Amino acid sequence: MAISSAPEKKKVNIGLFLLTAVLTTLVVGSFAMQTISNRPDYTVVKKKITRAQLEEFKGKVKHMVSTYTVRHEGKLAIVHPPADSDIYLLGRNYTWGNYILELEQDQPYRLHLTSQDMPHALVVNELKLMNRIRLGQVTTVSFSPHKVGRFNMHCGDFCGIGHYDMVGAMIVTASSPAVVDR
Ligand SMILES: [Cu+2]
Repeated sequence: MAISSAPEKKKVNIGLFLLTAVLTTLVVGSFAMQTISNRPDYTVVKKKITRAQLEEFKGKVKHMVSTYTVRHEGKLAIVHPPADSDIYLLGRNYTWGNYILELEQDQPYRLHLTSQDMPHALVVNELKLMNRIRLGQVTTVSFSPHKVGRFNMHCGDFCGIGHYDMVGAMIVTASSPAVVDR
């Protein structure tokens, strides 16, 4: 009896070890998220919002998408809002919405972020966007995308089973395409 229970105990210990390792990774990871700063020229303002204001936020997303859709990529609308405008992203399990923001390089934007359900975080590594997103709070990032390209938007806060599929995209174009036309 004593002999057969020994390996079982070992198994439990390995399980505990793995659990500890996973939890440590999560804790250290979220700590790192908090301490990684944006580019120094990005400013971040956080504001509490009510349920009603969340509904208003959804309306602003809808309005932005219907006003500034310039083309489609399959079912995704490519939304190209004017430079120096307010742009919106609503994070929810497990999507950033059915559109891709197309921005212009070195132009200023006010990016408003909020959540519909639980904590998420917007991470666009190439643009140094790393911002926590909370239910009941709007995070506004004033920034100018400095790099041209197409970048993945990841969720930086583990939000459940679909967390790793919560991937969107952001496109940054050269700021004066008209010059290329000539
Ligand atoms: Cu998420």
